[in-house]
Amino acid sequence: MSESGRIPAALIRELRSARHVCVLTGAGISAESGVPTFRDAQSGLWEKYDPLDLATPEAFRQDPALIWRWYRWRRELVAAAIPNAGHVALARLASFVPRLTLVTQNVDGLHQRAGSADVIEFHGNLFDDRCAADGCVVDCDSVAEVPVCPGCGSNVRPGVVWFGESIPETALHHSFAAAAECDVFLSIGTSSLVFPAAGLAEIANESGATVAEINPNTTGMAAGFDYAIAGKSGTVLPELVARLEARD
Ligand code: BV8
Repeated sequence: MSESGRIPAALIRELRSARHVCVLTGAGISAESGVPTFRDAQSGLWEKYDPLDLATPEAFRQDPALIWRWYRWRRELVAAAIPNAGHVALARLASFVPRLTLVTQNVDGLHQRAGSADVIEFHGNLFDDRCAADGCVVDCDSVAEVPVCPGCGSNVRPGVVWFGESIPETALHHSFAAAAECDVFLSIGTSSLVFPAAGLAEIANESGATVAEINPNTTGMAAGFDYAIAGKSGTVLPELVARLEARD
């Protein structure tokens, strides 16, 4: 464990000698960009809704118009958001390690906008539209209350993974393989409550990797990690990259 925000020198040394670093990010890394996390209370008219109730196929079946209003609200909020220093530092980290696998639970696309390449979107992307019937990607920028698929006329849904839905096979396979093979695993800005994403840190731990968490609120899962850095990703990650760059 480490006191608030301080990065242990031993972790810097492990990162310097790592062949492969795997990173899992959660909503917390986008918090400093003004994107509310799932655990934060939602604002405005969404205050009375729990995202865990809205992000489900059942909710969409029951009231597709309501679910579309929620996703359009999130799309506008995310489109106006700017990648923060934590996103930018992770994009820079790729140039300091031989191999970096970045897996994100977030659907906001902010890692890509910060310059990260090959981002594994474990839960899809907020801005993708898919046919609810066959899952194919559709291009419908219609402003209909509930867009319909130009191919089959079914409702169109956001291209995200809802609770009770399976993770896209390719994302699952590559993420599990990276967690099992990496030398260092960084769990950043996640409550580690949503599975199977939260299981990646356990796979890394069991495979002998050095596992570190970066979160102002240390999670229960961190008790089994090598390091728990109690700090904001927008502060800790730029310092971590600066220390790697300084080769101090
Ligand atoms: C599935 C897209 C098979 C939608 C999301 C065990 C195994 C398998 C499944 C399960 C299991 N146990 C339970 C399940 C079911 C379920 C699940 O995990 N439920 C939970 C609630 C218990 N999992 C699933 O359904 C998954 N599917 O397993 O398929 C299957 C098939 C059929 C039936 C059963 C199983 C699919 C889950 C994907 C759901 N979709 N997102 C959308 O966004 O609209 S999940 C969504 O919530 C996010 O993507 C994210 O992943 C999750 C929230 O987690 P976090 O990212 O961690 O965010 P959170 O708000 O919780 O925490 C933020 C953290 O940041 C906090 O710790 C905070 O302290 C920290 N923080 C704040 N500020 C900062 C910070 N950190 C750093 N810096 C800061 N500045």
